[in-house]
Amino acid sequence: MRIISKEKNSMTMRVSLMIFILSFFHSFIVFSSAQRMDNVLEHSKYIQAVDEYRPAPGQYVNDIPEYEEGDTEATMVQKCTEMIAGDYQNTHLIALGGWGGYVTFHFDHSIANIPDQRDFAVWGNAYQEQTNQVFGGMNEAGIVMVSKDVNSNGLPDDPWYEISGSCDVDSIGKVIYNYEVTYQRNPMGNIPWIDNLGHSGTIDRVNQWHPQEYYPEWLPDGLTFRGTRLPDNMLDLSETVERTWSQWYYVLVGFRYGYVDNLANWTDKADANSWNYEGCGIDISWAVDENRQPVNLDFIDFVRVYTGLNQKCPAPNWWGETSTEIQCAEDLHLDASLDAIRQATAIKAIDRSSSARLLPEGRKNGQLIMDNYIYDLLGRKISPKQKGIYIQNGKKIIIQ
Ligand SMILES: [Ca+2]
Ligand SMILES: [Ca+2]
Ligand SMILES: [Ca+2]
Repeated sequence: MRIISKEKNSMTMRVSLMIFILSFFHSFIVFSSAQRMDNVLEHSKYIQAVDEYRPAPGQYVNDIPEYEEGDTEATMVQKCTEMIAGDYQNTHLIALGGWGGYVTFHFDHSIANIPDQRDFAVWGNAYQEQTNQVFGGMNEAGIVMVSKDVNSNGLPDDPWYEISGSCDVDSIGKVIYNYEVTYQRNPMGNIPWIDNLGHSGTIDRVNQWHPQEYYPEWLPDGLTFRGTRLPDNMLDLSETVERTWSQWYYVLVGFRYGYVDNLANWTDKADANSWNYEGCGIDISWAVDENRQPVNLDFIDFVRVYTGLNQKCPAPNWWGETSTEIQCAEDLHLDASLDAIRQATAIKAIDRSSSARLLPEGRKNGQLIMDNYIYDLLGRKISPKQKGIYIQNGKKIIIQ
């Protein structure tokens, strides 16, 4: 048996293959981008790297991660990678500041949208409040967005889609879409903001806890963020709860699903393995377009999380602004994602063969998808035992 890379197509081969494609793969030709598996020996279900970090002002900004003299956007992004890439034991919280502040990250492979399953989760530091007065209790909900690397350049410069969480059905009329906030520098003072509804306010200093500057030092003045504002969820239960340790008792009521830093990471706080996939898992099928209409994404390559609440604690020097924090994220079905990529890659190779193009699978740093499996023309992984046309590394091969 000889395996020959087919460098040139005969016209006959092209025509017959084209007919084959049109006959049998009509429904699959919608694949619009290269599903991605970086050239690593073993794939990780956790974040590989951060692409963007643009927090809004806040009490943890310039602190986690720490801004140091001379830092740029690129070095702050690198610091975020060092904080949140990896598993739960080896990662640390980063803060997104007040409403709108965001982080964007990716994995070493595209995450597949597996039907009827949650596909990934982002872990924060929300917890169930102790007296169980409310559902949740420390909800600083971050809104999730997803994007597919449609132009295959490895950059998050493609269309973004928001994950429609439970507020869209539980709080109709209370969610503000197309919201916009602009923050102004005010060195070592409270940070003023204005929104596009004519309101204004401040991100207040809580000096005894956080003495550093609250406006992100490496970003320009006048930062403007756009997105969805979730309904305020802070309750003052100071008069209803026994308080031996504090004058105040505030809670941040949780939302049912579809956000980050919203519900506790574990269903049983005594069991570190009781991951709260139900409360924290995200289904890519929840993605919606700018008209809040569902979009049907087969894979995603980038995830963005931004702070979805614009509120602060009225007690001075207490909680300050509500700010999403995240620690790490994971693909909830790594093997299923990798299998789906292999299948899509094989099918796409057939799709593109008619124009004699090779698969542009590279994504980062010239890395190429290279799995050495051989697929038949139906995208099934096989060990060929007879003559025919097969797909390997995205190229047609002929076995004679
Ligand atoms: Ca899914
Ligand atoms: Ca891109
Ligand atoms: Ca938090």
